[in-house]
Amino acid sequence: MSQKSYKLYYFRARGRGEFIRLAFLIAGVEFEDFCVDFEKDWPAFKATGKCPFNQVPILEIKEDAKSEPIVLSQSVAILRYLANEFGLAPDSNLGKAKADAIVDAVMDIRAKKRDVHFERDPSLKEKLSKDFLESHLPSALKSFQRVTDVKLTYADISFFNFLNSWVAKDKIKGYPAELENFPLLRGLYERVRDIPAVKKRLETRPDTML
Ligand SMILES: N[C@@H](CCC(=O)N[C@@H](CS)C(=O)NCC(=O)O)C(=O)O
Repeated sequence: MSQKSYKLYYFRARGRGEFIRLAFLIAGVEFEDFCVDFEKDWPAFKATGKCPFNQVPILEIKEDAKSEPIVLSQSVAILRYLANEFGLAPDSNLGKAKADAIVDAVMDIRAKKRDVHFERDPSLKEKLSKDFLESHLPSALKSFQRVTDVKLTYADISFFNFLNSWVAKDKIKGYPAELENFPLLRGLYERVRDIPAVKKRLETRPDTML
C-alpha cells in the first residue's frame, strides 16, 4: 500500500513552524521534523534553491517511497493544506474563509509582538511593548472573542500557538493572564492545550527563545 510521507524543514524554533507541527500532532499523522541549523547549514541549504521563496518552513510531501517530492511553502498555506487534508478545517467555503480571517488576524497581532521582540532601542521597545499590552492585544482579543467558533480548526491552532508561544509566560500550564476576561477564548486555549498530543509536545519540545 502506498504511504504518503511528510518532511517539515524549519529551524530549531517554534517560530512559523510550530502550528504546522501541532497540526500533525493533533491529527496523529507522522512527519519528519527536520531542523536546519541556522548558523551552520542555512546558507548552503538556501543556496540549493529547494525553498520556493528562499525561506523556511517548507513541507516536502511524497506520495510514496518512489515518487518525486512536492514542496509546499509559506507557513499559513502549509497549515491550511494540512488542515484540509486532516479534517481540521471547516466544511464550507464560507467557514474556511472565516477561519482564514482569524489566521490572518493572528498573523497581524503576531507581527506586532514580533516588532516588540526585535526592537533594539530600549525606549522605543518599551513604548511598543506598552502599546502591545495595553492596546493591540486587548483589542485583538475582543475581536477574536466575537468570532470564535465551536469546531476545532486550524484557526484555533494558530490562535493557541500565538498566545502560547508569544504571550504565555508558563507555556505548559495554565493560560496567559491576558485571557482572564475572555472566557470563550480561555476555553478555546485550554481545549487546544489539553489535547494529549499538544500537552506532550509542550512538555517535551526543546526550549527555544522563539
Ligand atoms: N511568509 C513566510 C515567511 C517565512 C520566514 O520569514 N521565514 C524565516 C524564518 S521564520 C526565514 O526563512 N528566515 C531566513 C531567511 O530569510 O534567510 C511564511 O509564513 O512562511
